[in-house]
Amino acid sequence: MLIRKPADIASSEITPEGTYLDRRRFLGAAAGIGLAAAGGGVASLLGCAGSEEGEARPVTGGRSEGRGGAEPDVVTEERRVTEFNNFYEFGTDKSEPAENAKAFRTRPWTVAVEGLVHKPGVFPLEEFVKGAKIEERVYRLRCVEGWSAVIPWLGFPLADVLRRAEPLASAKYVELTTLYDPKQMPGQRRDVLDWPYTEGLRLDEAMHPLTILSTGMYGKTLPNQNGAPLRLVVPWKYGFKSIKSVVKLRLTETQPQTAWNKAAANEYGFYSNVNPTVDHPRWSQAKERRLGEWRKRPTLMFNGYGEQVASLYAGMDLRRNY
Ligand SMILES: Nc1nc2c(c(=O)[nH]1)N[C@H]1C(S)=C(S)[C@@H](COP(=O)(O)O)O[C@H]1N2
Ligand SMILES: [Mo]
Repeated sequence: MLIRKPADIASSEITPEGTYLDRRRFLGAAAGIGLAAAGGGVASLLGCAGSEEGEARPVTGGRSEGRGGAEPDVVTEERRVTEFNNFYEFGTDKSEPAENAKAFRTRPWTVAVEGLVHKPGVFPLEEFVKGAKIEERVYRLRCVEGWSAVIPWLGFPLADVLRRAEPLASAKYVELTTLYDPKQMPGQRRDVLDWPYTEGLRLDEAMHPLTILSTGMYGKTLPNQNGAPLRLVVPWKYGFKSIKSVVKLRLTETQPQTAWNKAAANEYGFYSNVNPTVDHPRWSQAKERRLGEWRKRPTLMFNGYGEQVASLYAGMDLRRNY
């Protein structure tokens, strides 16, 4: 998947030294959490080294940008993505999560799988991710607020753990829940959202190969402010669907409630597919600004993943099902 083209190798030659050091740190960190294959290391798991900031990369599984989709995306500078966050549990200001999540304890951590499954359970994180094929996915992330980023995630398909749990035939949706711990999460001591943060996907969306649970980014363990230790990434939906610091998956027959839909139903629907033709009630969604850039670029339907996911919504009115 990450076979390097000559062009990419050339760009790696101008990589600042720090990036290589970071990469080595990741090899250690990933081994520590038990994500790396025994002996082989993460580099071999990935097939090569991870993507770097500033590197031109075709996004994984999606249409690349530019005319005719020929222009590859450029990986967003790492510090942009780790210093500017939406993680309301740690504050509503974009600079607050990086500061307030510094001491967040992500071990020990458990993930509960419950609801309409044959094999429910509460699993220590290490067990939950054991056997997962961690790979790098370079995805565009489009926040509903109009900014976007190109992020090299490390993760594995959500489908893998769902299949392992053996959903009952009656299961139609997956609800995901963030940790509730007001002692550690100062934002939860205020009434900004109905805590804990929850999100949901239709089961076919959750099983889609593009949908991943992420454990890392930029070749390293996931920073706390980006949703450590385990975070959903659904690249064709607005960023708020990509719920952070997940402690529970629950399979349901009826459509789960979601934190943002409860907060403002007319602004944030259940589907929240990136759609430049359906405006937010208070602003246009036609364009976006990459973190670190000034110019605006057009937002792509389904964030550029239409070829892979449009069929999930065949026959649906995407204006009503926003
Ligand atoms: N638990 C939780 N998950 C969350 C959020 C949040 O406030 N709490 N914010 C969401 C929003 S609005 C976006 S755009 C992305 C931002 O992810 P990033 O900070 O890693 O870029 O996380 C999403 N996941
Ligand atoms: Mo967002």
